[in-house]
Amino acid sequence: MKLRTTCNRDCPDACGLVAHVEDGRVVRLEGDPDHPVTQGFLCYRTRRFPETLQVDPGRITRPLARATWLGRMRGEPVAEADANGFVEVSWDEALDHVAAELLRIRDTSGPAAILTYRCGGSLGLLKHLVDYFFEQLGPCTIKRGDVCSGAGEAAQHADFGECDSHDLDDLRHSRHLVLWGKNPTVSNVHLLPHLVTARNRGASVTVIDPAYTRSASFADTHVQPRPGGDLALALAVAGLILARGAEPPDLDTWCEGLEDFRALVFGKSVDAWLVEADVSLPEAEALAVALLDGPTAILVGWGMQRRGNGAAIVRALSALGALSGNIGVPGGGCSFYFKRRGAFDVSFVRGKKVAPRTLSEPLLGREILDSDEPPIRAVWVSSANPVAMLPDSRTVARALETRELVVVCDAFLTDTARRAHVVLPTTTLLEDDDIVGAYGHHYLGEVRPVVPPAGEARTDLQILQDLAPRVGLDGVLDRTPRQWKEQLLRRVSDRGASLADLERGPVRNPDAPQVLFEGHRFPTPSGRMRLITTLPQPLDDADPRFDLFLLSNSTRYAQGSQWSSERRLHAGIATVHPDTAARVGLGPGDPARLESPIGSMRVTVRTDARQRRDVVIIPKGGWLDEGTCANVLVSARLTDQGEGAAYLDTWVRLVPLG
Ligand SMILES: Nc1nc2c(c(=O)[nH]1)N[C@H]1C(S)=C(S)[C@@H](COP(=O)(O)OP(=O)(O)OC[C@H]3O[C@@H](n4cnc5c(=O)[nH]c(N)nc54)[C@H](O)[C@@H]3O)O[C@H]1N2
Ligand SMILES: Nc1nc2c(c(=O)[nH]1)N[C@H]1C(S)=C(S)[C@@H](COP(=O)(O)OP(=O)(O)OC[C@H]3O[C@@H](n4cnc5c(=O)[nH]c(N)nc54)[C@H](O)[C@@H]3O)O[C@H]1N2
Ligand code: SF4
Ligand SMILES: [Mo]
Repeated sequence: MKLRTTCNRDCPDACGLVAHVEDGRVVRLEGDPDHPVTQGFLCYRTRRFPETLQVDPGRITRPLARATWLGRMRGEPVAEADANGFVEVSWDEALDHVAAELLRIRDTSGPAAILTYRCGGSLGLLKHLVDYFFEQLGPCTIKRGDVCSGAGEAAQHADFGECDSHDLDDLRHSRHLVLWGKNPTVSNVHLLPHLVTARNRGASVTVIDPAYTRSASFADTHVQPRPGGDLALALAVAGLILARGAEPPDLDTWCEGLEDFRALVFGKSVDAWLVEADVSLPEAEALAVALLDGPTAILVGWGMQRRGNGAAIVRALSALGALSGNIGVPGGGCSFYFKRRGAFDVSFVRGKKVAPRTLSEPLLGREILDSDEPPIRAVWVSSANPVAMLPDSRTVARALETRELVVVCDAFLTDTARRAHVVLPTTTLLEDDDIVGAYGHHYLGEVRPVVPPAGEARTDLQILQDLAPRVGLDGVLDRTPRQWKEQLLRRVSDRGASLADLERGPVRNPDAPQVLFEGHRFPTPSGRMRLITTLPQPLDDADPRFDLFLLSNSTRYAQGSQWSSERRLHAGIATVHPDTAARVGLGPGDPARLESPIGSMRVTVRTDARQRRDVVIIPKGGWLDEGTCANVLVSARLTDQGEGAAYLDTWVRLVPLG
């Protein structure tokens, strides 16, 4: 039997999936050939997902409770526990105890003592109901900021007044494509057919990335700046364009801040900017030529903006787009993020407007530990693995280990789940019932269960529907998934994007533009685009003992912290230039240690002569408890705007073991 659904993973592509189901099991998963973006193929990690599920011993299918905690709840010791200290309990017992504890904590310390933390484990829109539920219970404490795209979104709002992208199909008008800090062969594979089509038409592709990636091997040109040097590179190229007087003659009429931007650019010579960027003049000139020979689309990656000057970099790229005449024209644009929630009405969640307190996501561990009046006593985690994925993993772990109540909803026993008092088993992408938009294109899709939930797993919505009457919230979530989907779609349902339409297949968001800012009209207060005019203070912590930039990047073998089982060993592999390894007496396959000012981790050395000599590359999502978690090395620090996490401003050294 073939059943269709949509992938709900934290990925720009939101693919249409075709599941081949036999005896209630998915035996094969394919890309939907009829989905205009998916085009019949899938990424490695999701194609292998059904197999991963079968071999992964970590799948949780019954509620788990920590034996010591359960003993306290029951008033009598609980004898047998598994190696992680858990015992299986019934849903009723798990939810009864959790409800009693949540109410006790709320009633003694107020709802601000309860934190809900949700990240991108599932991009399903119904997951907003978790936020809604805790708003009704409290409102409770929530996170602020965004470790994923906070800096870039803030940058685009600052420049353009909104953050959205040109349609993917608009790339057919581009003469050049610049993939700036973007590695679609790993993170956005359904962009690749568009790149191939563009190449076949004669368009050029430039990749700008300090790392040598498979995308770089595909490109006509690869520029390999110093990590974070993109800001200087963009200003150098701006200098070349302005020196030639090649900017649009009417630029001043639709841009604010041109004079100050000019002063910023000419504050240093092009050569001085290029020394900072570690890029040669001919490379910068070639980039200026490609931008001026437009239309040229600048496709801004998400990786690059997770650093102290991340927002400034993205702003400098928009300015470059404007200066080279590529803003507001077909085939151009400076596209960072597709507004994936744009079609949906999530106004029932009021978020920060009503929250009694917010904690900064990038600094979450420290903020929980320091919380006071009231301290955070309970944490509800869903669609997230903060211990592995947030900066400074050990502090996040300690923060959770010291709370009175930690409830983790997940399908796997992650580093975070292992620190919970109660783990509630959730559905995976094959069992979920939801609706998604994408951050890499403009199509919406319906997520439908193609198999029943394994064991006793439930969706987050079902879990909260069962919890509701136990905490005095009878009825607040009493609607079927279908009814919630209809509510979410109500703004667009009479324009070709009703649930019935989505049930027939993917539908383009009727509100999404093809080309942004045509006629140079911007939703800013003045109606003009705003150019960056000042630079952020650099994160000033150079320490000569740590001589390598740590790039903790996505890998094709994992989705965040969710690895394809057979590839999990890759989590501990560190890639460096052979000279970088040899300098400390190391070669390929050698065990070694990476040390940063805050931690160390064991790695296996892999060498690649195409990498810069000053970087080391490791996968972003390893396991803390298995010693492969990059975030033990990463300090918790903020990006210049948008409260993102500056993951990539991490300096390390490579040392032999022993
Ligand atoms: N060093 C470093 N760290 C990084 C990054 C980096 O570049 N470098 N990137 C950051 C980025 S971009 C992001 S977005 C974050 C991602 O961080 P997270 O979102 O925390 O990590 P994931 O592993 O993607 O997913 C978290 C969990 O969600 C669970 N999950 C999946 N579906 C559901 C569901 O329906 N319900 C519930 N309750 N759970 C579900 C999964 O099983 C998984 O364990 O990591 C960040 N961490
Ligand atoms: N296979 C796979 N795909 C994923 C994910 C995954 O975990 N695995 N995660 C998903 C998530 S959460 C997100 S947010 C998206 C985006 O996921 P990201 O991992 O943010 O992917 P990219 O946008 O491709 O950005 C990564 C690239 O930026 C480069 N980079 C780092 N620093 C700099 C710099 O200073 N300058 C420049 N020019 N480049 C730099 C890195 O070397 C890398 O090649 O992808 C999603 N897709
Ligand atoms: S993870 Fe991304 S590329 Fe892979 S199937 Fe899901 S949406 Fe498609
Ligand atoms: Mo992300």
